[in-house]
Amino acid sequence: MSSKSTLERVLSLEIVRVTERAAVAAARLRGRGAEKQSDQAAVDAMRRELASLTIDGTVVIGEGEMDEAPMLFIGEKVGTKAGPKVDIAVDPLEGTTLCAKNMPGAIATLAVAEHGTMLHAPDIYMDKIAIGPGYPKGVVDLDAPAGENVLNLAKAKGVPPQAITAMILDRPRHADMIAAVRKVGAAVSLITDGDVAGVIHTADPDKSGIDIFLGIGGAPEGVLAAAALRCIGGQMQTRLVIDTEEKRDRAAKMGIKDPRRKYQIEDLVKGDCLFAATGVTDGRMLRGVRFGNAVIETETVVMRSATGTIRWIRAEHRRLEKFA
Ligand code: VTB
Repeated sequence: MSSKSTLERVLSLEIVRVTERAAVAAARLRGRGAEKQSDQAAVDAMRRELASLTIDGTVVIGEGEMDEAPMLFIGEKVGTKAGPKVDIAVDPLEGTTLCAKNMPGAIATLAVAEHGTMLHAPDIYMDKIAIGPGYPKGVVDLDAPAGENVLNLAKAKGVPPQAITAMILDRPRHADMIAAVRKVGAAVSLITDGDVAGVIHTADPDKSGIDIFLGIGGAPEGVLAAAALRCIGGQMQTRLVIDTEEKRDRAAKMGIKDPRRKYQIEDLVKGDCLFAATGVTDGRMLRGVRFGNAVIETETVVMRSATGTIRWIRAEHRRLEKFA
């Protein structure tokens, strides 16, 4: 059996359970102002579920580097070791602040790729640009000014720049970029956190209202988002923000030789991959966890690059002890 079909047979739906459990664990602590606890709850739940997956997995994007000894550290082996050799990227609670404040957009997320095909990115910043499918290659470029990218995108879409919306993290570091996008007439949709979903929004502008994602967020989130975009189609370019010797050393330890390298989407996730995300709080992309009397409801999206299939899975869980 080829590794592709192995990935599909073993995993495409199995990974949904993993993000569901993490989301439910985090959601129990929504709105408690407890960032660390909700993150830890999601990590514990995800780690428990990963242990029973029929994979020989290695965490390449995780909760931290090995010497910090967190759970799901980079390099940690997960799964039963009986199945295919895979790379795993996890963000058990993407948007800890969103969860702590019960604001829209917190998700539990995971990506799986054929072994050796995912970028080992340190937990530093990454400059990103992403658009959805259907555009000629190279219509936007990480190294072009933001205004120019928006104008080129509008032209390719056949609309005036006023009809374009860029999603950008609301941070002081993006002040010039936000001004540049507005200057050419486009709208900016600001988010406080959650740029994995931010990039994914670009894949379906009719539904999300977002045409392009721009700006600097976390590198781990960049790799996860790239896995999703590989499944849906779309373009993404990134560059690690390596501005100190310490970061250069950390990156080098993870095998990054050229700190200025511009990564195309395939450089972030090369092989066949799967991506799953479950809503923790309600968001544009996914509904958050609902706790009923005897039922817990979750909503998950799961995608696979080899086929481009995207499944939306709304689950009603009745055996609640599994979340204990
Ligand atoms: C972004 C955001 C994430 O980290 O990647 C951000 O999308 C980057 O870090 O949800 P700063 O907060 O320092 O800008 C998160 O907020 C996750 O922590």
